[in-house]
This record gives sequence, C-alpha cells and structure tokens, in this order.
Amino acid sequence: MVKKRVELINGDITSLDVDAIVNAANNSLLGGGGVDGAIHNAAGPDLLTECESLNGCQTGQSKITSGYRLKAKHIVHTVGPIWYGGYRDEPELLASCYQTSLAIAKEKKIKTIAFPGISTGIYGFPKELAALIAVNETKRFLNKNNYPEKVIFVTFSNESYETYRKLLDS
Ligand code: AR6
Repeated sequence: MVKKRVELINGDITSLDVDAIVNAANNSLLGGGGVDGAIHNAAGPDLLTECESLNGCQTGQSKITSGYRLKAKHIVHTVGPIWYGGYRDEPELLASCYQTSLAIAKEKKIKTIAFPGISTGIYGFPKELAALIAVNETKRFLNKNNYPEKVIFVTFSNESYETYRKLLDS
C-alpha cells in the first residue's frame, strides 16, 4: 500500500540517514541559500566540484551527485520554478521536479529518498499548493513503481508539517 511508503518528518534534511536527499537547487547547480546552502555546507567542498561538472540543470529537471560528508549517499538536485503568480506553468514545473527526481531514484534503485518543500522558500511558491503537488505526484509515482521503496517529506516548520499531515491523512 502506497500510504505505508510515505513518511513525514519535521526537521533538518541534511541530518537524515537515507539513500538520497533532494536539494532545492537553482539552474546553475552551484549552490545558494536556503536548503541548498545547508546541503553544500554539510556535504563539503567536493560537492561543488562535482556540481561544476554537470553544466547546470533546467527548471523542472533533476540531476544526481554523491552525498560526500552527508549520511545520505546521494543528492538529487532539482530546480523548482520561481512563483510568478501561477501563469508561467509553475504547477507543471513543480510536478516535473517530483517526477524527474523520483525517476532518478527508480533508475538508481534508491530505497529511501527525502524531499524538502521544493520552491516554497526563496522561490515563493504557495506552500499549500506545493504540498498538494508533492503528495499527488509522489503517490502517483509510487502506485506505478517499486522504487523508491519509501519517500520522506521533510518540513521545516510546524505549520508546513500540519499542511502535509492533513494531506497525507486524507
Ligand atoms: N531542511 C529541510 N528544509 C529546509 C531546510 C533544511 N535544512 N532549510 C530550508 N528548508 P529554499 P526554494 C525549507 O528557499 O524556494 C537557494 O538559494 C524551507 O523552509 O531552500 O526552492 C537555491 O540556490 C522551504 O520550505 O528553496 C535557489 O536559488 C524549502 O526548504 C533557491 O534558493 C525550500 O526553500 C531555491 O528556492
């Protein structure tokens, strides 16, 4: 059952002992603020060196690297859309972030992958709509695929935790 393959945690994604964590990156893949900055800080400078070899990433697409000093073995870097009011395909692009990240997890036979709320910080995507897209795309993917075995949503505030909890309980 798909419900048993989805978990929710409120906390710092960089501390998780999972096969892969997802990074809310930008098109350059060369680091930034928010969760991206936290991941680069925790993983160490070798992450930047590998990212420099990737030639960036388009919005809605994802690329994988090693996790370096993280407990997580891999980092899936996905580039969420900047919210411009919803008229520039932002929902479709955010859905694509989840689809492409999960497709990489499937291809690499990653068992457990953890997602932060892509685009919901500096990029300004409305948090409730973003959570709905995250949950719907994940359930859709897990229904059709055996990998990843488990998806963990990682929130960074009590409010976001409640938003996901309600969606996952319904
Ligand atoms: N663990 C889990 N979630 C976190 C953490 C953490 N350590 N830190 C922040 N969050 P953001 P975006 C949450 O701004 O909106 C960077 O500069 C945060 O509360 O990190 O996709 C990139 O380089 C929010 O809910 O990413 C890009 O330029 C969510 O993670 C740009 O920001 C995403 O917030 C991407 O913006």
